[in-house]
Amino acid sequence: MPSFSGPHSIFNAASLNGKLDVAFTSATKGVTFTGTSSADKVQFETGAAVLVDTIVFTTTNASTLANRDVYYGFVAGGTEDKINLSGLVLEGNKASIKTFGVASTDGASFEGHAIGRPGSNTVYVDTNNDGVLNIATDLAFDLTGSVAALTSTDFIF
Ligand SMILES: [Ca+2]
Ligand SMILES: [Ca+2]
Repeated sequence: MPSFSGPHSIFNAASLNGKLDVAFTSATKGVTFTGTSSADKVQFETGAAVLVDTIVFTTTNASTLANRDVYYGFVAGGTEDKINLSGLVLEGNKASIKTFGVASTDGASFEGHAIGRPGSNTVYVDTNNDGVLNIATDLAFDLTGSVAALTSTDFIF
């Protein structure tokens, strides 16, 4: 895994082809990251410093279940890192997150929510605003190790 030393504030790979495998473990500033349309793997800094890292999604195909990004070191709970969805038009309820059953199935209802998660590391976003989980096309990504603490305050709409 390549790593970057020194400050990197904006890392936008949206126009690149292929998947990224990057570690910002030496970052001294928060990273604003926009991935490719492939399954990116990203490690954020996890040291003592409070660095506000932001994951940006501007298109659904940036990450779907079969081809999803995995983010490590994301600090959930509303106090540090953020997921910026402001580039997407989301009509569902943004005040809370729907909890799906462990085995999420295609067509499962978001019950009015814009965001849902099953009992795993995966987060789903109803990006086509049809109220149900579209496994093949709705935005999906993994927050490894921190998803249990995820709340609506971790998102920017
Ligand atoms: Ca991606
Ligand atoms: Ca949907």
